[in-house]
Amino acid sequence: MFRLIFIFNVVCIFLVDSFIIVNPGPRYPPTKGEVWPKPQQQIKEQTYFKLSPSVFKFTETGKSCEILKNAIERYTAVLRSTHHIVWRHSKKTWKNAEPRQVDTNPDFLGTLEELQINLSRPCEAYPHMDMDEKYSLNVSAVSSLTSDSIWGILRGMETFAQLFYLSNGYKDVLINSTQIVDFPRYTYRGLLIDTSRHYLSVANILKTLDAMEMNKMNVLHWHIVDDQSFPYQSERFPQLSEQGAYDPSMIYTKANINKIIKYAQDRGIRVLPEFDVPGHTRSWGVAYPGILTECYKSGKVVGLGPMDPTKNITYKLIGELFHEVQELFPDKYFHLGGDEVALNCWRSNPQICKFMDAHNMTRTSELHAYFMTKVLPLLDQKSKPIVWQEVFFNNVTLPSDAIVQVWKTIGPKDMISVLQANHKVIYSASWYLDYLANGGDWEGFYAVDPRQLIPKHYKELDLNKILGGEACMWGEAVDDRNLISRVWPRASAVAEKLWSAEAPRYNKSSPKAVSSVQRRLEEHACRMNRRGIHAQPPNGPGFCVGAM
Ligand code: CP6
Repeated sequence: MFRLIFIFNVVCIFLVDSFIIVNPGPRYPPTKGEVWPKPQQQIKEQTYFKLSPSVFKFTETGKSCEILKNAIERYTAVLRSTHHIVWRHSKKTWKNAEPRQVDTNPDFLGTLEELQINLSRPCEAYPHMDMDEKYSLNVSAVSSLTSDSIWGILRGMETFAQLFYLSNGYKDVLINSTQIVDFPRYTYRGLLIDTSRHYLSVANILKTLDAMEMNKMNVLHWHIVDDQSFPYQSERFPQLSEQGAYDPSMIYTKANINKIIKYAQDRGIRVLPEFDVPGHTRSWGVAYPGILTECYKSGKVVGLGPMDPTKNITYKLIGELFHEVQELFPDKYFHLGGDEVALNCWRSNPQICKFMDAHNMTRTSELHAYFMTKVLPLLDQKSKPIVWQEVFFNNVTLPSDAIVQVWKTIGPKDMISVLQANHKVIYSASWYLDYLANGGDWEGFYAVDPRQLIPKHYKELDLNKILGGEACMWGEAVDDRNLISRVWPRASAVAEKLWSAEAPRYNKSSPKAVSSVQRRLEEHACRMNRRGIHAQPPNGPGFCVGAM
């Protein structure tokens, strides 16, 4: 069968290459100065300005704070480096290129030397679930960016940087007269990284945050530990990483974590820690085997499974560790995991069976519920829980402000169950970045909008309880070498669905609407590369000038 498919493929490739006339040049010429994710409301005029990179400045006409000052420094550098791209490129090709006289063009309105930044309210210190990210941007003779919130200002500065494009043989950096009013469709726009299956360097996590900022994503879901390694360095339980990390060098110290949190905060991104319990905890048991369940086969112990829900020390360790983690991470949410518990290991263990009998439990899912019910109160006052969907479906009574993350079923089914129980939900089932398909597989991600998935006749459901979604980059097949190019620009597709206005369901084979999205993503991927994020090519053959 596989051989047949292979032969079929070879024949197809041969047919395509030999008999179909291929036009030269890319099928996806990049757009120029189109923003990703697409703003909610935008008017773009034909008139344009030229950037003078060395003169240009951001001026603060409203409130200010350190986050704003840092953003000004960052985006000033971005605009200056655009100039370097032009310079580098023109040095190579300028002597042959015919410069067009832009200033005789009637649409040319002069140089752009300033963007006024008008923040009307004092900065908030840390981004949060209900943060206001709305902004208005006006590029004209006097250009201004206005928002009530520092988070809106950050989003608007990114938009402003993306409006620039290279023109006239890469000689000029131009920006069209533009009016934008913009705000997110969903409040929660996440990316999951997994630092247990492979260690990711701090530098690479910071780069990921740069990329998230470029895509207006606002939650880094940090699945920090799992079965394979325990890189979190605990002060209270240093043995966990001393014995459970892959290598003494492959850990995250308190200083590392603070650096990541601060870097994210400066970009309006929350860092959500996940310590997955009671499953996915094998690495905890290198130092503390006593908190894990011994799995039996034919009357003999064959290995260690999920945490042992019958022992007090399990809860004592969890409580103290979680307390430390909550002191370190300022976010108001804490992800408890709760997914994929090997219930058959619990079932195999005689002491656990005895415990279940004593507590009138017949099914191991009840034991999962018992465990989660005991762990939830271990969270500090400040923290609200997020759990994977199994916790909800195993009938745990969750606090009303708990959030359930749906990952198992593509489509609305599981979300509907969670909404009917009046819980908030985050959707990630369609956005597993570890599923790879040929070519532009971002188009599959782009066909999904969580609220749109719910059939119209479910009138009683409050769709605002679908807070957003998350692209998940599980770490089995990614390390520092391929993380960035595997995630980007594929996660950009998710980022746009979560930010931009609702659109008719994306259909790969409707060529007209589609090609503009492809061309916009082509530009965006190139833009990420110019800013040092090595995104892979999104579509078919193409090119990117000025990639770093
Ligand atoms: N690790 C953890 C994983 C996965 C989950 N939890 C996972 C399961 C199925 C797929 C991809 C990832 N690797 N801790 C499930 C949420 Cl297809």
